[in-house]
Amino acid sequence: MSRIFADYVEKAKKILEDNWTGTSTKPSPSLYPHQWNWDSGFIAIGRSHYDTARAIQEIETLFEAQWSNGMLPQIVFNPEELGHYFPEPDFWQTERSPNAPKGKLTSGITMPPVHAIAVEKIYQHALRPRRVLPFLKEIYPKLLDLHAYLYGERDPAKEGLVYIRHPWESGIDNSPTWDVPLRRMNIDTASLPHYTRMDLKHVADPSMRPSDEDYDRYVYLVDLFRQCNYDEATIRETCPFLIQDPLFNTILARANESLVRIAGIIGESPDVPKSWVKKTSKAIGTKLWHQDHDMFDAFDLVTHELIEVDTAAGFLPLWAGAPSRDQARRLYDHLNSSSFCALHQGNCFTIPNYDTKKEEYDHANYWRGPVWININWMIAQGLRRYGYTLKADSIQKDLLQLPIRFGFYEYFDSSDGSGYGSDNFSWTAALFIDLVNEFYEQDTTSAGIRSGLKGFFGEETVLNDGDEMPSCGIQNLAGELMRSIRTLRDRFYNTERGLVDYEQLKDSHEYRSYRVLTNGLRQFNPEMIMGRKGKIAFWINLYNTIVVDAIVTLGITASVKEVPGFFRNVKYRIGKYVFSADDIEHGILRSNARPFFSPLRPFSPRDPRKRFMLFPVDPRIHFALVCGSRSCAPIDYYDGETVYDQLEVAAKSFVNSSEVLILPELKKILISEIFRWYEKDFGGLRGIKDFLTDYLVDLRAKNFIRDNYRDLVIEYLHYDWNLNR
Ligand code: 2M8
Repeated sequence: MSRIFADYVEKAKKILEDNWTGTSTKPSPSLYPHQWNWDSGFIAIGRSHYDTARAIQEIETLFEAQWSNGMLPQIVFNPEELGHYFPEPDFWQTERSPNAPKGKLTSGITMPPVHAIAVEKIYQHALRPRRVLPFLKEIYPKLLDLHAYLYGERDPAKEGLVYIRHPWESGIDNSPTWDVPLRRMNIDTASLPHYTRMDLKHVADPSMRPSDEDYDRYVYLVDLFRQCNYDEATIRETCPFLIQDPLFNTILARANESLVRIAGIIGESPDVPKSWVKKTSKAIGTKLWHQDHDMFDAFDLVTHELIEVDTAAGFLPLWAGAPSRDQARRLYDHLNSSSFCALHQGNCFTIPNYDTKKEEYDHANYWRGPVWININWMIAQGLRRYGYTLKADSIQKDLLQLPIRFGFYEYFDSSDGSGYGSDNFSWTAALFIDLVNEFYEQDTTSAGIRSGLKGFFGEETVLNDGDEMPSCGIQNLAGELMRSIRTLRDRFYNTERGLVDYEQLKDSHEYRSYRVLTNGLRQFNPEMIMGRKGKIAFWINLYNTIVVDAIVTLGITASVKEVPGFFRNVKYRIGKYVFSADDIEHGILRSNARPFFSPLRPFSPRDPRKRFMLFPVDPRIHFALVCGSRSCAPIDYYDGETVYDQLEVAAKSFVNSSEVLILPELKKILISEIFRWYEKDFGGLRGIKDFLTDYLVDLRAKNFIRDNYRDLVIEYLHYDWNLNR
């Protein structure tokens, strides 16, 4: 793990340790002194990577306070911490309900049900998963009860969509979406029960918290619930706030998927959660989709209409796989616009909780604009689910740099990253730990050993020794081959997402035609290709396609590391010579440079293939060469005419992705290992700094490198060798 990540993971663990009460974790040291429902889910996910026992205890403690009707309360109060928060048990008076648990102090509402997701992760991350089975068996019926409560009590029309009846149930308390139903509530403030807000005592600036008008309405609703003795049917008849929220329902749908898998692990029938998955995903995709906004909106059950306010919550259904492909595409375009921070947009952290272009957007006020780690953590996974890897990566980049640069705050300013609300915030710490583990630690082999061994074992495979020869004349071969590669790109590569559909490609006629053309390479002389640009494009395309061809031919399923010496051993015969992927990369495109960790150059002094070397080396090729892994460049086709422009775009995309993290406060930059391996091609360390300065979009990042040119500390990010499938 990069040292800086290791340091910050330790800091994050320390925050969770300090917020641990002995049985669960407080969301933050002082602002939220009790146990919160969905916070505990996120916290357990973070802990699951290093402390299975406490992750389990976190969830168990919460479920000890589950109501007898299945409801899991929003807050479980710590009797020793009473007096610092509002509203507390004396205000909730949940003892009025026969369902409230005896001997536990809780609030009388619920929150988004992330818990099944956390439980599944606890099992997945445990060093000895079998030991977690008793916990899984014990918690599964409780999770099922919770979901059954939601479908039973909160979905009266049996649509598959559950309603929330208080903004606190959404978790996004003062989201602009709730303005519409809250302002409609005409309440008589004089007859409200007396109360004193405690939250304002813990924050630097009251304007970063919900307004007093909002609090009056929050209190009005709590008062209504207790007057109804928390009886759902009675509440439903009178409550002015009944909303089918995309965030809550997405989490429910996604948690159902986890329930299905947990059922499979413990040998229970998955039928019930399976039916819930389908029903809720479908209902989100239809009822909550706003055709004209390209966004999911909340549905108001009082007015029977969608609330046309677009917040980040509207992108969340991606996480549950609810949108159709077309909806996902439109959602993506909306998400990736300047309203919510587009890819490579300078001076902007993704993704703000509310459309930055709206008048009511507020950069510092709680859920009315700032960036929240948990929301983005979910959206990034949703984007990955639909293959929008670049965008997911850029969100991930921000999720990592915000805490490192500005502290483990509750929420962050989208434009300058300032941390707001509570410091040492538990879910920020927990999800940071999760991200580092999920994305930078998947590969346990050390990069050094891997590269060192890369070429020295394994068998040579010449991929173009087939009998069938192409019908085009040899003078047209290069053109035909490039056309064929372009067709493969159009049909099977997703350039925006950086992925290849190996399954479809494998059996396609386009791929068969390509293979026949490669047989023709045996009679081809690469010197026939005219001009430097044409040559660069030809060799990049050939490199990228030999990698895809070899992955398919050798039946690689997870990583090119499955085949020892992959890049050195997969080869094409071209004219009189044989070229491996390494020969093309290091011999031709890098002008016979030594691969990192190899003592040898690809071509010996008398190697006749040296005549094909392309000098000088264009370092931008490293962002165009696709090595079949997730960390390398997104695959594309390069055209002899436009190759320089394309290389510009490739370099810019890479430098502004999560492969380059600029941390001004620490005077550090974290960059992809590609820069370390090919330092020479960039002109050494100075060259790398100049390259970054040239291509970074964010002015502050650019200036930071310029201003700290000499003492800048560079660290390298772990390289992900998993297949770009
Ligand atoms: C915030 O909500 C509580 C009420 O539940 C509050 O403002 O007092 C929200 O950010 C919510 O999502 C979160 O679970 C809670 C504790 O972190 O704080």
